[in-house]
Amino acid sequence: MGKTIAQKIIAAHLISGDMTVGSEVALRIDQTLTQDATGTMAYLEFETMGIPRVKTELSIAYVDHNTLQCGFENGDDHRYLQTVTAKHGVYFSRPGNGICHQVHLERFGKPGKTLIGSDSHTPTGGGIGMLAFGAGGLDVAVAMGGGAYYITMPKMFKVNLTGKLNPYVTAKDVSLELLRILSVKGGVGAIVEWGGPGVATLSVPERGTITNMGTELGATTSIFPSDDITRQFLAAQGREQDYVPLVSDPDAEYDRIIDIDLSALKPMIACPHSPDNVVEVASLKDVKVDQVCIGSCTNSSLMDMLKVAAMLKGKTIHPSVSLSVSPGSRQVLTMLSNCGALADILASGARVLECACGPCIGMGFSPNSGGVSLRTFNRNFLGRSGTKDGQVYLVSPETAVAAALTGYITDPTTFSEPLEITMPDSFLVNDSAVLAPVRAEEADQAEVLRGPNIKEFPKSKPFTDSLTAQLVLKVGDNITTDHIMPAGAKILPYRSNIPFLSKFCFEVCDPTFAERAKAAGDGIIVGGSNYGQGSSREHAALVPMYLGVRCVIAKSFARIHVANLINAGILPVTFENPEDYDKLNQDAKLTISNIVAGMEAGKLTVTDENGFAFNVVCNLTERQRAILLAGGLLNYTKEGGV
Ligand code: MIC
Ligand code: SF4
Repeated sequence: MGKTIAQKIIAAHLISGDMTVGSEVALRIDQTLTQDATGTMAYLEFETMGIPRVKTELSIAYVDHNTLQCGFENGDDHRYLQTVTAKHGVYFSRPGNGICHQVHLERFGKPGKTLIGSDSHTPTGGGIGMLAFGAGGLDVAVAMGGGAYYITMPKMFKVNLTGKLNPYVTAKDVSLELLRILSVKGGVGAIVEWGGPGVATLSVPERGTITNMGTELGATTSIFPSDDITRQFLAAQGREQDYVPLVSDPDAEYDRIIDIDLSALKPMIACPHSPDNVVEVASLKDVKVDQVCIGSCTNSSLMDMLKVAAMLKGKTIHPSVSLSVSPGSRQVLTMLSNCGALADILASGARVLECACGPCIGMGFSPNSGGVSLRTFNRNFLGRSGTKDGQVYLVSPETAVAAALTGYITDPTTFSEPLEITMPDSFLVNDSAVLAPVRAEEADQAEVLRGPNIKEFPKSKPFTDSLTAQLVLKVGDNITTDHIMPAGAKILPYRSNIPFLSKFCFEVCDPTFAERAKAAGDGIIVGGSNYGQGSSREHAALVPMYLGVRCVIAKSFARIHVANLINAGILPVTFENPEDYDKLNQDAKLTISNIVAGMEAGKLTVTDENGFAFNVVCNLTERQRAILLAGGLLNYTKEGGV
């Protein structure tokens, strides 16, 4: 049987496993990336492992999330990241150089290589034919040290593209359409491969938008073939030597095939508060808009920005709309400036922000109370914008500009002017904001600078054979990591300070949670389906662990979060009978006994103080069981586990 693109890359990087769907495979990782919000923790973990120099082909640390520097915290963290990376052989992309995924696509991604990044949108690299995964910081630290990355062998989905996008209909609309079809759970356990004749009509930045938003489907990753379009993009970045062709075999088999006719697609919009709450833009045409934000790792390429500039040229934005534009990288910003397009954006009345995540992660530009904000981003979870009652919609850059000009949600295809932009044959290459590490011979003398914001890594407890704990929180379906461990300008600077962060755990769901959980000692959380969707932040596991949470019982889990729970030493189990969820009440005292044997058998029994008993399933590999019994991946690694 022929292979899919992903199966070929997996086979070429296989350390262990036989690639049977659902079984564990260990992969050799060629490249790693971190960003600052998850990176401080990842490098603290790497330091704990005691490995002097990274063993990957390329490891790079970006600073793009916490760039506001409202107090000493961010500045200290940046200095720590710069010095710790220099010492251990990691490249450092300075603050202001751009958003990790955009810069990585431009300057470092290579078709056919494996990449893991401590950010859930790392699959953006699939736009250039990389097999790229979002992962917890600890998994990235292990990969930097030369260790394998473990995943459950995914199913293979194919999206077969035909036709060609009409003017004002974009790659973002393709992503939103797929979210409408599959939902935020539809990609769980699968790799989404993009193929069919329509692929040749999409540029690398457009492909990057699509693989970026594959994360919102819950997919393990998404990938495009590496073809002549890829080669041209790499050549324009001065990196043609990095090109290798990559296609699936004609007889490759897929578990599911979804057809999308690009020519038939309309502009789409995701309504509050979930990326899969998708309808056609035209159906919302009378909704008044307060704010429009353009940028983020989904839509901040030069191509996106040139289209935005072309639509804004010679026009003024509606007086009741506040518009922000954040170019994705220094390369994009410089080229916009050199060709005059930046002046067109500024002349329209837009506010141009730094090349960073910014409003996407609630780092400034929060909407007014109850404000309607149209964003070209990938997530619109409740409260993520920094305004709890903000109404955030996700759209393409074209739909965003249409609203900024009219003041209302507007179908951009109603604009009659042709939208023509010319992409340059070559990009302006200047990597001066990427600092190389010190030479291995000098690493001993290199000093790592730490500030007072860097607190000790929390210690987790190994499992014994029985656990009695209080049900400290019961939540519903689709709980995101933004619910569990919110971000935003006020909290994000404390990502290396778990005790401080813990005060905000589950704040959106229940502001009393942190105090109650701490007082309860050992705790258990009960969740619905797709628990832990969204970000890769391991803080959503480390902080509950710090607050005493030992186990999460849910109807189902999101992939990266379940790995983070195990790495943090928290036992993730699912209801054998989902109806038992309804029979549990917050504050119940639950006991799980025979843990060691039960974990091996894949089933545990939980009883409450009234004698009600139910079964939970724990699908754990031998390695995962050993990690939990050791009290988390760090302890397991220190004890010699691989
Ligand atoms: C996000 O988009 O939620 C983030 C912030 O980029 C996260 C990482 C984080 O929590 O630091 C992600 O997607 O993994
Ligand atoms: Fe940054 Fe937003 Fe992308 Fe996350 S989704 S990496 S916060 S731009």
